Amino acid sequence: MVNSRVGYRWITRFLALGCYALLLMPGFIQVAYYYFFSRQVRRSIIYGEKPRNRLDLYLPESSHGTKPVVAFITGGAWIIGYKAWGSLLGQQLSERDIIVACIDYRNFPQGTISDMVEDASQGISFVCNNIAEYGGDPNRIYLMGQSAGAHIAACTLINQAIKEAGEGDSTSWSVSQIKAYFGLSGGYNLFNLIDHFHNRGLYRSIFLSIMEGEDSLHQFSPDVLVQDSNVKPAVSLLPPVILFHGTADFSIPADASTSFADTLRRVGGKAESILYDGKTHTDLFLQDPMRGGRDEMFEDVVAIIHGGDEEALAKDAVAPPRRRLVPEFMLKLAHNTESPLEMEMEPVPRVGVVVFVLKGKSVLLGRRRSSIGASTFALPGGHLEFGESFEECGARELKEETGLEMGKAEYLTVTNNLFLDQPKPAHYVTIFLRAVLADPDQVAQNLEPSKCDGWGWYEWDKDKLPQPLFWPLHEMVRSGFNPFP
Ligand code: 8DG
Ligand code: MG
Repeated sequence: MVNSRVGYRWITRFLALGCYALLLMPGFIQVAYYYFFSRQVRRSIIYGEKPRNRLDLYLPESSHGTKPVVAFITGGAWIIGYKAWGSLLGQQLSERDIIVACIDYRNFPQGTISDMVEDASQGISFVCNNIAEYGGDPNRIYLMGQSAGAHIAACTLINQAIKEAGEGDSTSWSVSQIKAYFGLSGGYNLFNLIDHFHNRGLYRSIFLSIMEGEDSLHQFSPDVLVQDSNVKPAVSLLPPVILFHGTADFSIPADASTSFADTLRRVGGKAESILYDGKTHTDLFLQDPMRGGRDEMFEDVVAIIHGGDEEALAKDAVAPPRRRLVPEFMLKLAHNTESPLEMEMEPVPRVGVVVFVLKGKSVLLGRRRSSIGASTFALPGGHLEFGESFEECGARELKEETGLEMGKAEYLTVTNNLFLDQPKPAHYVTIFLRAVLADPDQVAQNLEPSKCDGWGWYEWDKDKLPQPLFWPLHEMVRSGFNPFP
């Protein structure tokens, strides 16, 4: 739906982006200067034949001893990822005697998720096989990704583990070479992210194109994939997984990390999530590093990499603090301006239209996968679009979700529902219709498997309805509501 409100929202977003970039400009200029002119940076080393198969290396000044290595995949919503986004991290880790390789990859629409994973894998392979020439220790390689990069890196790692656990195909690197995986503010379950992003302007259709369609969501959702029993042998090959996330991250809520860590532990992997109170998506990656000094996440990452290396830990203890790149008041303003990525849609009540489709004594229910009410049984339905009547909306949603043609429909009731305990609080005025099918023999299909586990007919009887019901529906049943005439 495109209307002037949406246009207005995008204009304010662009203005916010402008302000945000201006506030951090002093930092960007200094990092760009370092990136282009420092002798410690080797730019655009070719690691493969594809157009974006380049990586940047950030080398420590001291050439004493071999160094641990971080292979880093940058974020950028799968659309604007670029290796130079890792330059501040590269600079700051290399000051702590750690080599950083920022691996570029094809973005959408030049490539889709499997191209990104292929590129990342090839870049990691280059690091594993060539980093010794640059003073790196091939036995101390850490894989790290931020935001979309954390997703791509996690997919790459699991993909590689699956290959190794399978036919033992000849591969040019091995997950056993990766000492640990670090995910920064990442998302690992596309089924949850798809709705979240849709509401924030990365529309479902584009997201599905990037991820190669509904059928691929499973394969590219590490949190879901590792639960497959046939992936179990691969899970046992994975290195420790450490997931860092800010609790005030609205671009990708911190549950993404806690859930993935829980899942991995449940299926026998080694995983933990580390949360940073009040930090946003960009605080951890941009504002905090630009503030200089010591910050928790940076020190946590360095401490893990240097774990067991007494000499390195002793040096860290007396390392000069990171340089401040941007005055504090500008950082505070940037935090308050909220990066446009962080910006939530204005919280307004929305209108839902849902349908009691009646057949005999039964109604049609499906188990939801959407972020609101996940795993509970609910009626078909969705958001009222601009210009639609309730009946048109009900018929359209029913068709989109189940393929069923709606017959005669009538208005039943309306509810005013608050969903305040959600990662993104919501408020729905929900219109309930009742309808029969145009053709009673037509069979319901699950046309939006990312939003629903499947449809079934259930008798409208307190004891026979499936559990748990979506709570607005549960409340109706409790109050003795009956949708039948
Ligand atoms: P869209 O993004 O494709 O436009 O819509 P949707 O993704 O299908 O929306 P939805 O979440 O299925 O429905 C919109 C809201 O309606 C939902 O978030 C909360 C409210 N709602 C209730 N009860 C029910 C119910 O039983 N089923 C459905 N589908 N939604 C309900 O209050
Ligand atoms: Mg729906």
